[in-house]
Amino acid sequence: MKSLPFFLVAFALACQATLIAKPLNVLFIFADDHAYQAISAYGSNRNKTPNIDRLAKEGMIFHRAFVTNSICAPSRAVILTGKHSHLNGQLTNGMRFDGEQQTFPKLLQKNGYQTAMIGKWHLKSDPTGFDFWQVLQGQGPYYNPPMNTPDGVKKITGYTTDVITDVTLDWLKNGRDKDKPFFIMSQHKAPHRNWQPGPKHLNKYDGIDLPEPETLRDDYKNRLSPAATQAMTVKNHLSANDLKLRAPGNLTPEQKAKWNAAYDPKNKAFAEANLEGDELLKWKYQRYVKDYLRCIDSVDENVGRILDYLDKSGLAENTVVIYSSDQGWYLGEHGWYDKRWMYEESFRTPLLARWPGVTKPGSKNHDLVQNLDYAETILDLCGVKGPKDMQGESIVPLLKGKKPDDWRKSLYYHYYEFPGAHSVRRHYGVRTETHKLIHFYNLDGWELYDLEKDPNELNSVYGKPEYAALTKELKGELERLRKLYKVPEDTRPLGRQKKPRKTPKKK
Ligand SMILES: [Ca+2]
Repeated sequence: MKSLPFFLVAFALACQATLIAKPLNVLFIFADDHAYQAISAYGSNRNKTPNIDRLAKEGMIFHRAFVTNSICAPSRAVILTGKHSHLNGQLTNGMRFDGEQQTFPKLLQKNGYQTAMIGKWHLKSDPTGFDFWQVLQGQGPYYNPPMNTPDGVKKITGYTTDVITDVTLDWLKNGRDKDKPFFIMSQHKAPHRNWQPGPKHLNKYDGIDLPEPETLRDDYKNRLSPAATQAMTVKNHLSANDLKLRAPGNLTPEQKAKWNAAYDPKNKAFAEANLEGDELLKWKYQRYVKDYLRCIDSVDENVGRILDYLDKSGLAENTVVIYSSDQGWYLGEHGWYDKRWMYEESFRTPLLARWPGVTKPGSKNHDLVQNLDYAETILDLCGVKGPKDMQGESIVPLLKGKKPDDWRKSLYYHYYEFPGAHSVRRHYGVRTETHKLIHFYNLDGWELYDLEKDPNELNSVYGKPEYAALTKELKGELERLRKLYKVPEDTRPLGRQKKPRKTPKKK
């Protein structure tokens, strides 16, 4: 057989090299408080998310993705820095993020990437490390959001979830330097409290009852006191502002008769007039979850808009798309809304990623990953080496279907915001694939859950003789993680820590 002329071989090799060397773009779509229970790819029995599901069908879904500190601003700081809260300084929501420190977008910029941050930032200080930024002010409203930019405030009309996508698409089409690879954070406010749906979805779920979670009527027995002393129950703590309708009580018989006469079975809003006890819980649950899911409908629709644009523009094949949330959320599980706990629904977070040509479509991953890993993962995707002081692991090998032999076998968690909103006690702990040990350290109390026998975490088995050996092992693992991650002994939020006494200067 005649061999190919040298120049043809050289040309083919050069083309291949160009293909391999073409840097990837990364599009990070992020929601605020998106429960994995509200994504159909995770098995939701309450809603459908066809566009987010596309990422699972065409990429990988992570069933054991967790956060390090289940609360908004701290999670964002962990993602940007690849460091636990005690090292990046953002222990609680009330603090101001130190934007002078190292973040992965800054490292991407140094390595030739164009970076953009659009939508919810929520870190008080201005974004750093981005060529383009346009962000909501604090939590931002659901409608007509004023947005901060380096050139001042822009006032925009529209539904915020749509607006964030509009700005993202506009930057992709017209704003960026098309000769450079890009990294974008497109971050939604939705479905954060108080769940104001977009105009298109106001009446979705009308006239139907959504399924209730098994643990909606949790009695908080067989655990320490914190699960019972929180202030985040659907029944007692959702306000008229959350529900956009007051649930009246104590009506006179005449008033009751009037309400009953006005009751329309299609519009259950009127039924609240006579509700109390479990009936009131049912009513509040439906009202709350429906608005929450209507907000998700807009998020999902907007994920679809982005994916469609990537397809049409030809960017899809060279762009990794990641979808995640700053933490998980309670959709009535344990009787709750909100987050904060190391219990599964808030400790876990959705994570889906599509990497065309590399990640096998329809892959399901069950390895322990954490938002701590996002910085090094995105750097790795972009061909940038993660600095040694970052504390996560790149999940690129997992996306390639090659789990390293020494992949982590446990996770560290730490929540600090007490006293604070919703009165969830400070705690830290360790989770393995099968068990979870939690230390409520201000109370010096422990809980232990056997996740295989008790996936809903209703019975702490801490102190039971048959778990003594395992408890000892987990306490050892917790100590190992605290040393590995350099967790200081005094873990109270800054400002409440003992300040070192200054020795008065001698005159
Ligand atoms: Ca959040």
